[in-house]
Amino acid sequence: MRVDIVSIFPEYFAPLDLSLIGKARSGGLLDLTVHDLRTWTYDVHRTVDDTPYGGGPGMVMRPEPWGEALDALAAPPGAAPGSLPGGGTADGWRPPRLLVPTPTGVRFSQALAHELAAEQHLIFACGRYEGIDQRVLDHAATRMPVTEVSLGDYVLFGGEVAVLVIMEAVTRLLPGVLGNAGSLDEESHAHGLLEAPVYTKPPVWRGHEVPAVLRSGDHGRIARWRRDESLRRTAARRPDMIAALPGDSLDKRDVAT
Ligand code: 6GU
Repeated sequence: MRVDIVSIFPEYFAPLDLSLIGKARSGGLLDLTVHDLRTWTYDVHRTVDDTPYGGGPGMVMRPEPWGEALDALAAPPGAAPGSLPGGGTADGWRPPRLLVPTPTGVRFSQALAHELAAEQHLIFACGRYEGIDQRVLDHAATRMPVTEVSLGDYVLFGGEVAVLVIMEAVTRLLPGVLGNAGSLDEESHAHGLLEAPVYTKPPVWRGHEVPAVLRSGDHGRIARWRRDESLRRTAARRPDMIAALPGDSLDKRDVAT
């Protein structure tokens, strides 16, 4: 997968060299480049923002540097911009998907992470201040799919940290990144429920015992225990997730729990 990130703070992305994302990059599974938006400014002050039309507090990111950045990063390998409906070209090239982190976006989720992990090319446009001039997104949408995405109902200074979060969620879904693909199937949010608690050695620690069933070797009872704990936890912490379960997903034993 190819990923381009555009920001006025490229230093924010140093953690993408570390750990499993770093390994995915050095192993060739993830071709990720961070770009400084000011590369596409031409005045001595390398200006990227200006005052908002209509008045109000703060500054808005001007469209010109963003337009040039997206022209450069979303261009098909040949040169000439796409002409087929949907922005593709006759040789099978598909336009990238543009993601714009903003508190006004659609909510990020594990489902969206799976969708993004199936894309060939993502571009992240990190806004700062009060946001990016809307015409940048409207124009980009005539050439490529554009998704404004939010992490949740709170406000960050800018999109950079949101991109770190999204890239971590997406990279771990790329084929070959996780050694044990089974861990993807069992984890929280994989089946609309939170995962049960986990334990390791020693069997007793500071007077707290590992639940006996987990040491019983009875795989049927262990699976049932995990399912019950999963339901209890989800009902207590995330009643919205219980309400969203498909009607046929609870069995008789579940309902009794
Ligand atoms: Cl994606 N960006 C910003 N600036 N604030 C946020 C957010 C994103 N998600 C929640 N708050």
